[in-house]
Amino acid sequence: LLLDYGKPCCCRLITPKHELHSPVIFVRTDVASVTPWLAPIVWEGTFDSTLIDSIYKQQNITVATTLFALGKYTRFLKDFLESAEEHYFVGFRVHYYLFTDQPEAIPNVKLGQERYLTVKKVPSLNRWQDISMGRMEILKKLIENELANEADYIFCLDVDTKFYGRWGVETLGHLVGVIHPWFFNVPRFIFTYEHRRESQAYIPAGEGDYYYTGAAFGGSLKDVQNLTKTCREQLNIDAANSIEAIWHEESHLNKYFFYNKPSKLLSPEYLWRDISMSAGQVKIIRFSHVAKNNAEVRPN
Ligand code: UD2
Repeated sequence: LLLDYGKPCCCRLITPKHELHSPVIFVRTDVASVTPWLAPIVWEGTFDSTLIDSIYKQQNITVATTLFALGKYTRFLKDFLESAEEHYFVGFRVHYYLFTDQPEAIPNVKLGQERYLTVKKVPSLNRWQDISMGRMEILKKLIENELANEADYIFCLDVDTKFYGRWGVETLGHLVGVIHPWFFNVPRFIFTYEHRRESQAYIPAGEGDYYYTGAAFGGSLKDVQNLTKTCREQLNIDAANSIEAIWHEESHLNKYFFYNKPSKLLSPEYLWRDISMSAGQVKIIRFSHVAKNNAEVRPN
């Protein structure tokens, strides 16, 4: 690019009519902000929220967001929805799809403009692992049967959680995984992948890229449909062989992401585990699990 600042010149390639502005550079040197396959890893300080909002504003997008609240987990809904209305895709169209066995227990939370909630009744289940794993089948059907003309992107989130900071369009991509907060700065051998060959979630020792949480994932409808379809098939094969992967559908998700690399990763800012945990490079906690007594809230 040759720039002409007004001096006499025989070749005038570009004559800028306005002052030159250097683009602001968003760089973090204390964390990796790109994967070895060149997918961005989103951290605070790596994007311009005003600019990225203005780009997506022109696209009139809808973000479907799925939630499951069965049994005592309905108690988490009020905080989830109220905090989402404050921080999650603010200014964009969001349609929550809430699956529950007790529609009568859904709290009345006032939603903003262009924010919608659809409640769907599902049968109660006796094992929390079945509730957690069963999500893949329900998500697959939702995307296939209902969302085709209703949404552009989808995020599938745990409900025992709360937003504390912005979660916006910087998170959108074809296939999006979130790095598990316990495993973002540890060596691979610590990752709790499924290492038994008998399971469809098997990842050989010494392999794998990142350890992703099962509590949040998303992307385009097409990509998430493929993810949920594949994980559900693999879960069914495991069930037929009487084996359950170590971390249930989270293990299958990790296997899927190993062979189908996410196009964007979200740092643990987008899913923290315990608000009192030491944060290190995590400058802002945007979304976190809330503390819960597993023995008290789970059905078994
Ligand atoms: C981890 C994962 C979770 C899932 C699970 C599978 C993280 C941070 N979370 O969470 O996503 O992969 O392990 O082992 O990695 N639910 C109900 N009612 C119940 C039980 C569960 O609605 O009685 C739903 C609810 O939406 C909940 C989700 O299932 O958010 C996952 O269950 P969990 O949060 O109890 O599992 P947890 O904390 O071990």
